[in-house]
Amino acid sequence: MAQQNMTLLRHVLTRKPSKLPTDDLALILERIEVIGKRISHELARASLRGELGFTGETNIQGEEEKKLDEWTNWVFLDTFERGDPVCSLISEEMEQAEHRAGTCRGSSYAVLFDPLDGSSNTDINGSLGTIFSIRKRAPNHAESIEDILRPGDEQVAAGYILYGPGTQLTFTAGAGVDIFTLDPMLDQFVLWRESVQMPRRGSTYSVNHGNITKFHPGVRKLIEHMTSRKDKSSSYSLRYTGAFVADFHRCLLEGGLFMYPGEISADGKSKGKLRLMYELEPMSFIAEQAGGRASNGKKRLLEVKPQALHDRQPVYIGSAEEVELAERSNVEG
Ligand code: P6P
Repeated sequence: MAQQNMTLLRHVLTRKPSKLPTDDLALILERIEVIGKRISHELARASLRGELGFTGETNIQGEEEKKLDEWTNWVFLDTFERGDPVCSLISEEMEQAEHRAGTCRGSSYAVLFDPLDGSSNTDINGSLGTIFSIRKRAPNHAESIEDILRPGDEQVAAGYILYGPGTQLTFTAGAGVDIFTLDPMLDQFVLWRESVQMPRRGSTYSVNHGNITKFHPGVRKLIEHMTSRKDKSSSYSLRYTGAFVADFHRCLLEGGLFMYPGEISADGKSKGKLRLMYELEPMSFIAEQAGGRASNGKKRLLEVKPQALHDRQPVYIGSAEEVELAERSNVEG
C-alpha cells in the first residue's frame, strides 16, 4: 500500500546505505525527480501543444527523430545545468558525452540516459519511459570517457520512469528496488512499493514477432516451447507494447520475459537493437537487485564491457527461470 507521506527524497535520506553517499544520491535523484515531473506534465498535453510528430531530422541512431525525443533530451540538459555532483551527461540522442567542467569536483558522476524510450508510441498515446544509469567518474577524468566504458556492474544507481496511466519512478542504488508513484495532488513521487522482488517465473513474454525470420533458430525453438500449451510451464501469453520500460515493468511486478534477440543480417552477423549503456545496463541492475536476471543470451549483461558509448546487445531479461530457459535454448547461436 502507498505510504503517502514517504516522498522520494525523504526515503533516500532515511533509507538503508547504498553504493554512493546519501547526499550525492539525494542531489542526483532530486534532479531526476524534476525531470520526471516536467516530462510527465508535458506528455499529458503534448497533443494539444503540437508537440507530436517528427522534427524532420534523423538522430544519431539513424532513426527519424520525434519532437518529443529532442525536447526530453533538452529537459535533461536544462535540468542538469547546475547539476553537481553530476558533471557528464550521455544520451541516446547525442553522439558525444556532454562534459561540464564547472560541476566537476572531487567526487563527480555521469548520468547516462534514454530520455524517451518507446517513442514510436508518442503519437498514439501509448506508454513511454525514461531510463537512467548513474556512474561514478574517475578523479581528473577530463574529457576522456575511458573510466565510463566499464561493465554495468560498476553502476552506482539506476532507474526508469514509466509514463502510463500513472507516472511511476523505479530505482535502485544497490540496496534493493523501490517504486514511487507521482501523486498529481501533491506533485510529489511517493513510495508505493519497497524492496520489490520479481517473481521467479511469469506467464508472459515480450518479443517483436515481426522479426522472427531474422532470429537464431534457438529463439524460434524457445517461442515454440513457451506457446506449445502442453502444460502450465508452456502456456505463456504475448505482451508487447513497443516500449521496453513498460514491458520490463510488467516483468518486475508479475514475472515473465522480455527479449530483443540479435537479428542476423545478410553478412551472417547477429546484432542487437537495444543500447547497452543507457537501456540494458540500468534495467539489468534493477532486474538483478529484484532477484531477476539479465543476459545477452550467453552471459550476464552486467559483465559485458562496452567498446563504445552507443554499443548494442541482444537482451533476455526478466524472471530467473525464463532467462535461464532462454540461455539453455542457445538463443544467440
Ligand atoms: P521495435 C523503442 O525504440 C525501443 O528502444 C524499446 O523501447 C522497445 O522495446 C523497442 O525499441 C521496440 O523496437 O523494433 O519492436 O519497434
